[in-house]
Amino acid sequence: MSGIKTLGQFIIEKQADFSYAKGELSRLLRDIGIAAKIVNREVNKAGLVDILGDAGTMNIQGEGQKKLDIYANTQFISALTSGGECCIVATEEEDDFVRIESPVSKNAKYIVCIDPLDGSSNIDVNVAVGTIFSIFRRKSIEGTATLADVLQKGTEQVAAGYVIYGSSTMLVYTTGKGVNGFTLDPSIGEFCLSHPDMKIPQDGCIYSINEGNYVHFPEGVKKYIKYAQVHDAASNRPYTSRYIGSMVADIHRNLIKGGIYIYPTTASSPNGKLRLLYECNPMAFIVEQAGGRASDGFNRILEIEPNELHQRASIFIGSEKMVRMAEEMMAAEYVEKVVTVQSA
Ligand code: P6P
Repeated sequence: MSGIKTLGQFIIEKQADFSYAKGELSRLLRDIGIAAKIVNREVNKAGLVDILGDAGTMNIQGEGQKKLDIYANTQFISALTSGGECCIVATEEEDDFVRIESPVSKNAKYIVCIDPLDGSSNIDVNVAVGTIFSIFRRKSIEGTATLADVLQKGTEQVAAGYVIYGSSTMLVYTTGKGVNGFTLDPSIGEFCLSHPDMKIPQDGCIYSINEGNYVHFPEGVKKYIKYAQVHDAASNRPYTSRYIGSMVADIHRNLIKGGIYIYPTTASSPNGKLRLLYECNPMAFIVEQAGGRASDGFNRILEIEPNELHQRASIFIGSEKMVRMAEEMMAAEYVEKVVTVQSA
């Protein structure tokens, strides 16, 4: 084991960074890691057992749930329940938040918002999928935690992370002191530190967006796409378009290579498609901690005030220079609109 640092060892080593925690957050992160290994086992053999395909149910988003969606949701809630450090789980797969009732979690301090299996439409075609999680401390100090403890701004997160079930399985997380990546070594069943202190390149040449929605995009997004496609060797354009329909996989690639992922408003998603609490906030916290930028095109994702559990947001996230360029084009569109209205 010389030279190998497992997730558990790393968490304990860094525990001293949490001035207030007496091990609870460390144990919570351990619980999430355990559930991720169990989900990984099923994702990896999805084609061999009866766990592919639709579950025949819909989630509150109106999306058909896959069997693995429900399996992953169950595993994470079970691990968080037995771990005893979490009092509420807000998950994409449940209409309302789940209050964790167990003797050990009566005084639990933490709230977990989670997308148990993001990109699940890719499972049946063997494309990388992911888990995304966000951790808050409850704000209320007595009685049972409530929705107010869940609807906190992204700046209040104490930790956030994702698991990518791809060519290898990785867990990437931050507690606000940088980003570290761990690769699952199946031979020992442990996540091992493989990507210490991850930093996203300040600029990049990859843009990730579903261009099939082009006609419905805001003008600023259309301008950015055209900007990305112009031939200009000095600024390494045209950029490369890479979009696989799995946010975790697209953002993970861009985190390593540099790039921008955009999911703006569209005709079918007038408020954006991705959910603030368990997709945009955690990914924004991670990317900012890695030196990148995340906004809704105008405002910092982490400053958006949540009003409801499954609130959606537009998201522009990735290399700082690329996100700033896209924001400038969004702002220009906004100014043009204001001028047009004033001159009308
Ligand atoms: P579209 C998966 O459903 C997801 O939430 C993200 O992982 C992904 O980037 C996006 O939606 C894909 O959405 O509309 O392009 O198929």
